Amino acid sequence: MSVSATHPRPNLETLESREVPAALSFLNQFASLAQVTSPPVQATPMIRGSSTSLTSFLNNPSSGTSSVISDPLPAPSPTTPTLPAPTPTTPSPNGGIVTTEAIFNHSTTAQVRTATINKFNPNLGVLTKVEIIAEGSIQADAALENLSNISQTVKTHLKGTMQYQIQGVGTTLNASFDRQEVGNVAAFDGIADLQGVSAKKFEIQTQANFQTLTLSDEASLALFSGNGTLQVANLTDAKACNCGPGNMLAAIETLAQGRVRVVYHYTPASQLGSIAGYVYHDVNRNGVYNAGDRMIPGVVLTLTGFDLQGNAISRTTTTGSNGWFAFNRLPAGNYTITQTQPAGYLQGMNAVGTAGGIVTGDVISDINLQTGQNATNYSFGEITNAVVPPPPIVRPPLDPPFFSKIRFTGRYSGWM
Ligand SMILES: [Ca+2]
Ligand SMILES: [Ca+2]
Repeated sequence: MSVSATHPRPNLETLESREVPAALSFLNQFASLAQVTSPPVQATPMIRGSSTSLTSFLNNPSSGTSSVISDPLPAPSPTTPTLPAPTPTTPSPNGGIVTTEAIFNHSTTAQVRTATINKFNPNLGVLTKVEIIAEGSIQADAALENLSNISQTVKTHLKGTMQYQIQGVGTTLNASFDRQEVGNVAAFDGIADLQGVSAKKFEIQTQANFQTLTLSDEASLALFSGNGTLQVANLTDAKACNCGPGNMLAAIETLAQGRVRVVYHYTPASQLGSIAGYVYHDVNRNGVYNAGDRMIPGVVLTLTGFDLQGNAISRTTTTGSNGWFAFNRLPAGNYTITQTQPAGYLQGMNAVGTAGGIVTGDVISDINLQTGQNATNYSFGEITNAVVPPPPIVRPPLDPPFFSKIRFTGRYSGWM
């Protein structure tokens, strides 16, 4: 845009307006919604951005349109590194850490963008905690020119929000930003080119500050474990206001960049242990599995507890055809096994296994599993009301002298 010096009070020319979808794709299910049909938004050189929020986009993707104004300014340098260095995380004692991240490079605001993070590879061990660290920055270049015949004050006010949403995670990460710059400019210099003594250029850079999100519940750990990736959606929505005299030329361009870093805390496979045992029909009711007792398949057992870092662990398993059960891939910690009483049996005697514990009914608590320990022989005995068969009848011994007489003589005919 330029205006001749011979035209001292130019009319503000209408800037080109074109419509673009705010999001080209988002979480595969929205891919078909990329064609947006809303009417163009009135162009104005003073406002850039849209009111689209990530939440409203999720609820109504077709609303995701924005107005783009042809650039009267050179774009801000896209190479300016404004992301802070990754924040160091505290390693878990005896644990491992692996990190993945989704990067969003400099791009105009008011669009939903997606990137992916890698899930945690279960071959490395067992995931115990997921830290999600979001970062972002906004960079705006604003130019204002006073077209009046006296000096004036001009101001640029930039505010907005940056949001991230990770596929399957219920919590959206949000941050807001709010910056303004004020300056004085001289009377119009006769050339409306956003330059010279009657013009002011503000270069605004601001960080969006996010809270770190930490997840360690069972559902989240399952979501982040396995092969493949999870999608991360980003929306930065900016509102800009260039304020000044009643006769003014103004333009602004706002870009955003960001990163979501996911830190996986895990117990390495080499440090995992197990707790195993069996459920049996204690036929002779002596509290010990021995000859004549029978194993009971299909019995449900639940394990709960905490690893050494205090992360909750919860598992369920069922005895196999041989009556044995096992909770595998367990980090060191304190655990409780609860048996679901099998139908058709009465309560028998239960016993702790090789990592100890306390028996209370069908609950064996306070099992302190050491790093890499494979504890076994946690037993749950059941009995029935069925009459236990009496021991086989043993005939009393025959009279020894009589018996020996037969054996020694061998003369059957003479004695029978
Ligand atoms: Ca027995
Ligand atoms: Ca029982």
